[in-house]
Amino acid sequence: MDAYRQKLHSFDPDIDAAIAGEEGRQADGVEMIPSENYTYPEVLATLGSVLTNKYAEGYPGRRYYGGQEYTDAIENLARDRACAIFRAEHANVQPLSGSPMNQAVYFGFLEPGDTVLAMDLSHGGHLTHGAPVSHMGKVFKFERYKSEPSQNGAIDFDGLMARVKAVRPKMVLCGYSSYPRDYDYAAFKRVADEIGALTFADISHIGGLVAAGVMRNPFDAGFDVVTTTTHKSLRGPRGGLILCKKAHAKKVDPAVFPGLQGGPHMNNVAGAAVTFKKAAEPAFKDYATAILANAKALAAGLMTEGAKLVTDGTDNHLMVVDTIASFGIDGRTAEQALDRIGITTNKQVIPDDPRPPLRPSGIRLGTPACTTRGMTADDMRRIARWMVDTLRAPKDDAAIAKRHAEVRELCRSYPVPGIG
Ligand code: DSN
Repeated sequence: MDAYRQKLHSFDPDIDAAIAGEEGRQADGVEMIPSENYTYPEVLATLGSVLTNKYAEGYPGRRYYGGQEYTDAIENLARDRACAIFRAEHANVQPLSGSPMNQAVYFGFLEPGDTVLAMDLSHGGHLTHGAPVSHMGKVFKFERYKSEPSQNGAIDFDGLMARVKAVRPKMVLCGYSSYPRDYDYAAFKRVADEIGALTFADISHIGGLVAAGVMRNPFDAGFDVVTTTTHKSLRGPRGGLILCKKAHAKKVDPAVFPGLQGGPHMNNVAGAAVTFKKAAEPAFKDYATAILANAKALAAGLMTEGAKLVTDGTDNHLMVVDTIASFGIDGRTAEQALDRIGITTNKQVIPDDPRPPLRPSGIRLGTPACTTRGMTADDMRRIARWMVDTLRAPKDDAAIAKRHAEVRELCRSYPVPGIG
């Protein structure tokens, strides 16, 4: 136990015990929530550093408090490294997480009441893409497009063009949290250009895969603004990143500070800088390639065992299993059954789901976290079998206990970075 942890253990054994419990849960189970990952030990070092003590409102060279020689250096490194790995002209590394990141983009570029065309939430869009329950959904007017699940999730760009001409959005948004395919950003750009709309891609889930060059980069198609969280496939600390053309910096930066936030969390910004340095290394491309290979293996394994996947496969790190169609059980029941064998997933709506979000028709799975541990395509095939057997007989206690033991044994071969 390191010195900081020893102090916590002595002073607050309740919190220390809860952290120890979470360490055990993370080490002994297979993490399949596609937005989760295990960050680097080097990032954990920045998060627990004295940078958490420092206020740094403003931007490097233009702060509202003194004592910024080190925070300026850290933020400049983070910005330069982010621009390099994403081939962006400007980066804002201060958003505290994904929701404020996207809010800042809307407030930076739009007026209240302006129209945004975004993906339907049940087809893969995200809460921050204008869900009616979100503040953004109340301030701006969100119109929707859908995918074609029966055609491998394709987007009907002729239909999208007609929709753009009909609703004349100020912004066309593409991005997702449960869409298992890649986007044709050039086609989105052509549609948006037809009426001079801004192009915005939220690549939060696939940020690491784009940085590694194994999935398409929206900037190659000339997008105006791109956002990503830093803690998903990028493996960094919790945080948000806004990337844009140089000409848009004067809209983005004031929208983050002072428009929406106060002092940036400089310990997280330092962690993001370390993350971007890691993402520039050749080993990160191998990691990202392995995430995709594992997702393909998991999807193929599940389908071979008889599971129905939304869009019948995946081109990225995630997939959605239609548990009603496959096993006759809703997503909540499936999530709970898999929890019992030590495989963590999340319940998920499927396109045009007739069921409510807390009892939807499916579950969502992803491979970034287990790939970080070093799990392989062979492991994915075993996990697929365990999952399908469990979902076929979620009340078979003896079989569940046996599989839980098998999951724990598999996990022991793959330590979690930062634990132990
Ligand atoms: N919670 C994240 C996800 O799971 O997609 C994004 O908000």
